Amino acid sequence: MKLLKPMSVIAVVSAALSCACPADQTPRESLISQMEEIVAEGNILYGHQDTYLYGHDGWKLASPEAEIVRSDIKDVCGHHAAVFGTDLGMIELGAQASLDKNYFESIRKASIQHHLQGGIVTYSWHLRNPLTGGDSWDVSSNQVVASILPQGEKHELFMGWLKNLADFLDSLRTEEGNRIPVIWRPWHEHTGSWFWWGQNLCTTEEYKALWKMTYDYLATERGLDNLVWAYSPGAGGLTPELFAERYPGDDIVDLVGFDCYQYSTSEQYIQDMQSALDITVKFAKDHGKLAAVTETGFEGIKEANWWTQTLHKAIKDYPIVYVLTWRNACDDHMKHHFYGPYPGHESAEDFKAFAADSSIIMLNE
Ligand code: BMA
Repeated sequence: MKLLKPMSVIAVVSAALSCACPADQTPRESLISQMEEIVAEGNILYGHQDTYLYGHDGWKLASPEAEIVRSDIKDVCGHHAAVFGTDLGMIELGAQASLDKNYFESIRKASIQHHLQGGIVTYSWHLRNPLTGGDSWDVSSNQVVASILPQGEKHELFMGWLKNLADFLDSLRTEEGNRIPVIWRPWHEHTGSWFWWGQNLCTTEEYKALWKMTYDYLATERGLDNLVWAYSPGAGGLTPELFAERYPGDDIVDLVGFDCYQYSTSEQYIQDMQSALDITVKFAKDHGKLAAVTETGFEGIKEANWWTQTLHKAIKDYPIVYVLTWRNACDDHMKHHFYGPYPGHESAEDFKAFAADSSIIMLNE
């Protein structure tokens, strides 16, 4: 098993020799360099959504003060995932907890701790619908994006939401006051039409304007130099043209990826993954960007050797920084909704073999 190291000895030595000290870099730049090194070494980080926050058997951080020590992944293989993903939905309303009932205080603490231990943090944002008052999946109007752009009736409301988000992102700081880097992945899966910012719910111009407005506020106006910007369409029906159509631009995006799930056979999944990987990796190369599988998994992991025989087979030959499997829901009514292993699950042994592969990287403890 290879473990994630914040920087290799060679990199530290050469950085010292060339005086390209990490202190000269913004958190964003230093995370990008770290990820470029990971890809150059042929490694892939394993990531898990909400990994520190709750797990399949119902365990959950009980309070914002709770210590962050457990994950289903560590319970299975002895190491945490190298990438900690979570979702910031509800931060826009100034709520105490996210749409998946995680305290933002816990998310902040887990993120900082994970970063200090050498891991990488990534956030998605299933925010509310600012026009209808519904959720991200409320696609009852195709005017939502238009309504929050500068001339729209909900522009001011939405800028308030962005402020709440920015305040949280700015609060991700070490004790010394340094911001920690995070991979920030807004407006995801836009090539489908299940979120209010999706393909049939806004025009290409509106979608790009949404990205630019988000970037201008967070990166420029608020000066958040800790965000690595990720663009990630859905894998379904993805073509090089569709991938490129709503790309916000090289001046905004740092990392490109896609979300792809298994819904039928492993053969079909491997084919879907590799088709999306071919498109994404080529796009990344042409644009000088990093590539990753930003969301994936097989709900319920219904094959005992899924990790080594399906997931690993699908990704192993591609230069991607990470692969992130979705969350292990802890609510009673969502017991079927898990994408990572847990002790006793039929794929747990196979996950250990996957995590022990020399090119798959877990968090160094
Ligand atoms: C979805 C599901 C939902 C969850 C959302 C945001 O894919 O897991 O239950 O609320 O992601 O994390």
